[in-house]
Amino acid sequence: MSIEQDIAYKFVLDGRISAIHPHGRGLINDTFVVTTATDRQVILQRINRHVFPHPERIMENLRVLSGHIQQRAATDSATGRTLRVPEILMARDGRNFAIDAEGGFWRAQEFIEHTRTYDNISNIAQAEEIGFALGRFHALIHDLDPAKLHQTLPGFHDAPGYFARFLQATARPRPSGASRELHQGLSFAERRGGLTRVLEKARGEGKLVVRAIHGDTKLNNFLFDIQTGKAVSLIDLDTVQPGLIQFDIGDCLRSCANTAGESPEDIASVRFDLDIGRAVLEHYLAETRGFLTRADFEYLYDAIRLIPFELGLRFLTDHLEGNHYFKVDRPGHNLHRALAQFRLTASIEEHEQPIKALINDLVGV
Ligand code: GN1
Ligand code: MG
Repeated sequence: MSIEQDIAYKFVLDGRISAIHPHGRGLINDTFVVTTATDRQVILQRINRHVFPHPERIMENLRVLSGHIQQRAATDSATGRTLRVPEILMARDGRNFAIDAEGGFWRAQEFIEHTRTYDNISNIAQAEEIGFALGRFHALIHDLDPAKLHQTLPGFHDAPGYFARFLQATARPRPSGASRELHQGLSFAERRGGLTRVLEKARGEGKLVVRAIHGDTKLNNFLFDIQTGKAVSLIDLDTVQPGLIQFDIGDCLRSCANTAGESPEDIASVRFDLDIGRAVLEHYLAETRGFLTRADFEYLYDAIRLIPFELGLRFLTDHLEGNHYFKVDRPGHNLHRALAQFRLTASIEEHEQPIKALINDLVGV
């Protein structure tokens, strides 16, 4: 019996398992779909313990989150649309996770059927759906006290922290034959250290408040209904924790408005698509306008610029440190990903005025 099969039987499933297949394209955890003899499908995931040192905290957060959303969803009938979060399945021993013989940490969740994900946005309607879904998610949790949530990944979205770590990594001996690409990446990053503090500074000054956030709002964490094309769920809730909603908005836009994707063949094709940006933000704000503050709006451009730069720094640092964090397909993959995020950052900087103008237009300042 494979390790996945062995662990799947520790959860409450109806019937025997007929198949287990790897699923999705996550860069951190290992994900499988389990199909039972009764044709029920379930998501089974091994949490990356190197990234999440206390996976049980993730599960506690998910319990708090689901409880909160269920209460809210029952009273939220304004538009008739709902956003689902996957249910957690219990293990036979009554816990919501299981540990394998090697100490691996596993959890099982509902598989939301008749849905699909996208790695690239292909039309404005999809961008509007993403805006709705992120906005609705934030609306559902805007009154969830962040103090009830654990920090599952300390230092996540701590851009100054990532920059300091990047500098440490550059101080070590380089892989021999440092390439032109590496040189390009290093000099882009080194020149922008100063910009990493912008959100942390605003948080320190009390201008931005800490709320419950999702933390990992990239496009392929949104599930679309296959038939209607509507966004029905936001998944990958491991990084739900206290943070700034600007992280979520910035991350969502860096992922959606770059239609070339995270590993483009041609880095020069990466750019920030203003129409997609507008569609996401407009539909996001339709759900969240009621509780966002003026200061929240004031830092939107900074967040849109910072998060791609931060991810580029993370990829570049991982490349320098030997690719121990993000899964890679080939040597140099993380360097290539870093350059794509830096090109996106540069495109955002080139479009600073139109991006600020569209934000002002949408928030009405
Ligand atoms: C990771 O696990 P996955 O693929 O959803 C990463 C995100 C990055 C993303 C880039 C916990 O997300 O922060 O934005 O890769 N998640 C973690 O694709 O580090
Ligand atoms: Mg993730």
